[in-house]
Amino acid sequence: MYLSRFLSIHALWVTVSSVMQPYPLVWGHYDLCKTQIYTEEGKVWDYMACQPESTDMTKYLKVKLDPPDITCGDPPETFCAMGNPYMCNNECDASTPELAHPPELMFDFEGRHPSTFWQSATWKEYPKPLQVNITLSWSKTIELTDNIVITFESGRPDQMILEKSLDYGRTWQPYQYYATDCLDAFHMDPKSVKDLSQHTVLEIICTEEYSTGYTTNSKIIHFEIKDRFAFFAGPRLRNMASLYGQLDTTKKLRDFFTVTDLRIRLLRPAVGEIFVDELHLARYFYAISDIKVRGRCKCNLHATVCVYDNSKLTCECEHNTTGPDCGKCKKNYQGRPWSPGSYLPIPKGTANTCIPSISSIGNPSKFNRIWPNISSLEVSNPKQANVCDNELLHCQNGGTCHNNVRCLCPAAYTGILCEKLRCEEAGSCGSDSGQGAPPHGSPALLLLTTLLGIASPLVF
Ligand SMILES: [Ca+2]
Repeated sequence: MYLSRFLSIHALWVTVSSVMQPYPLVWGHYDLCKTQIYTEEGKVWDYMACQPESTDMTKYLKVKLDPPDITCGDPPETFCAMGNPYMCNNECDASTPELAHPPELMFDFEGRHPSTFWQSATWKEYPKPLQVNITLSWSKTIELTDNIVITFESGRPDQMILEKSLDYGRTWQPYQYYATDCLDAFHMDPKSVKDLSQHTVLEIICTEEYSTGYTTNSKIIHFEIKDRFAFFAGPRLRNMASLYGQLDTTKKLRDFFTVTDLRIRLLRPAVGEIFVDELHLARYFYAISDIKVRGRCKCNLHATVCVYDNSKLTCECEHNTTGPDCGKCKKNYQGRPWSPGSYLPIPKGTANTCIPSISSIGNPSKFNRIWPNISSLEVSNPKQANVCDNELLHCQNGGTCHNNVRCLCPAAYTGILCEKLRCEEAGSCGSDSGQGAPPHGSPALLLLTTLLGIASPLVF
């Protein structure tokens, strides 16, 4: 039996590899949701886990400032140069484009000199705190794939909190605290991401690494996504398979990198000295020239395309799923509970397609009545063993699992797991196919009785 199973897999593999387009040679692209493969049994669809490419997410966000009138220049005001309280002839004027510093200048193309930046009003009302919330909203769940990088044009703030929301801004959780003195500002011991480990990777830390005031040349603040990935994928992220394996099995880890909104809470501007110089309050303000956020739409591994239409991001769902995140099964495809795709097994993952509901099959007279028709077996994913399992009933609609490597489908069905109506693939189901009567009896029962040679009153 084992030999014949090996030969059968081998024969299929030779057929597949000689005709079909090759699979990606490396793991982890997940850039195809399905592909047509040729087997000894003919052309079949092979489904796999898929996700959109990682991209610059700042093109798709809405930015909101709180207080809303905190941007400088209305009315026009002068401010002092960084680090030099006696050079106070710089001007911010919202009504003059060359002198205005609106929020969109945090997201424009950078790389020119001088850089363009958003700037707040100065700390005129000291000692009342100068605090600004900058909220970035996508109205869509996204998965972060690279460090968040904030570049300050002025000194980096003395105190700041980066926060995230997973529910479109209804609730917020801290992502990271930043301060020149963590103990003083937030009653937290200072830590660096490098102090964390696989076991403490979700810990929220306060770091003093990025808050050295405006006496240093560095103007950048990071939220270190890649260092956190590296706890699983190793240095230079060479072993992404290990990371994907962890993301697959640990929802908390997956959620950690998932957001709908980010909020930068600027709590105290760079002062650079122990005391605030009350005679030169025009020295103190916030200015940000660039914010980088890279990520991808969260589509639950059911889409490679995420479209931006009417200022809204939406996954173009495959695998019979629907919803902005492909988070549920399409109507008439609720034959089993919805499930996200899985990164495993590497390299193609598992699609976990939604399959037709029994009630959506329609009038069985439209279909071939011979159940099962062994000559029209569907061959499931020939590359992997264990694609189905009789105990777990992975084959659907009466299909049976053959040697754990393929589903034998009733004539009316097709697909790796017999999840699709054959007429649907051919486009010949007819108008009532979605709403008709269920078939005569359970397909599984029909198949079983036929296989056992038992005459069943339910068989036509
Ligand atoms: Ca800019």
